Amino acid sequence: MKTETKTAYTSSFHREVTEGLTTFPKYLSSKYFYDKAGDKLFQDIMAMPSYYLTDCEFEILETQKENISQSFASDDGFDLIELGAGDGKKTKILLKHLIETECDFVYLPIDISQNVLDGLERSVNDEIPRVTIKPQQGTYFEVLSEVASYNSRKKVIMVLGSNIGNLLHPQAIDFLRNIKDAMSNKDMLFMGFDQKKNPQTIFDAYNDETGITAAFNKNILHRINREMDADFNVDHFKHWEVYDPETGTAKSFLVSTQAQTVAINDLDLSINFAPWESIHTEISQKYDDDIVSWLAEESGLEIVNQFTDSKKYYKNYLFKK
Ligand code: AVI
Repeated sequence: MKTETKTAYTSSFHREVTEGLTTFPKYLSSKYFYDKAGDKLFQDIMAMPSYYLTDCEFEILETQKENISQSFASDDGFDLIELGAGDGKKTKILLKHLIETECDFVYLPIDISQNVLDGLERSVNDEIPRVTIKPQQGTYFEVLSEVASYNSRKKVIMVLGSNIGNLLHPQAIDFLRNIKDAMSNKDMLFMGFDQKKNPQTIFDAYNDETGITAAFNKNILHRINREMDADFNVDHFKHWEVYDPETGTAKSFLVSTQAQTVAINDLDLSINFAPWESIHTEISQKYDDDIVSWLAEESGLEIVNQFTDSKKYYKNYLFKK
């Protein structure tokens, strides 16, 4: 019985940790960075000047809210559906503008975490009380297809923060195809894509001297310790970042600084690390118009407009089906 309960995976996190740490080269998925501590560290990252993505998208929304909102508008109003809204700081720029210009819309943020949605609802109600907000708890595509099934009004689906960059191209195409499948011909997708730029700028965004990104990366080991009764000594791992300007891929690793063995008791696993062996933890893909056009074509979408910041570091593209 003991073995059965220990080896029966209690979650996809348990299964993926087993798979990723018992193969070569080792890997873990960045989707598991985001527990309570990881969410807080990501907020800290977004406030770092070197993490330019946030400021650039902020600038785009602030300076081009007029044009952006005009492309969302429709005679019988629209639903603004946001996938992964977080604290909604950037979204509120658009929400304020839509309210000020008397646009008819309902805001539907989708998130897996009820906690995140509750916080967002409170702050939107406090700051922009005229917004009709209907938080939707669940996975993106379950909620998207549900919303699509009961509402025929125009949908504007919004994904900010270059979140797509954490997916490999085939996964990104799947993600976009799933969105496309939930769209009707009048719907639009508004999505952020961080652009290729000076490699040093990109490298600095993921390798800050204050160590916040390192702590964010290492949080996945703390999480395994906390949730799977493991004994990773995180001081024996080094955050390592590389950026390949040819592919536009920034990659994060945790590198074992010595030979060590880690016990993950809930998985009945003992993991050996050779000195300087790596765990690949995250990709943060950077794009250009050609790559985004190719992704769009592969997923059955068409780019209808794009918005960029003054440094051309970042772009928000508007797609239709
Ligand atoms: C959420 N995602 C788009 C961030 C990024 O830029 O890849 C996560 C992150 N990783 C390190 N810093 C920020």
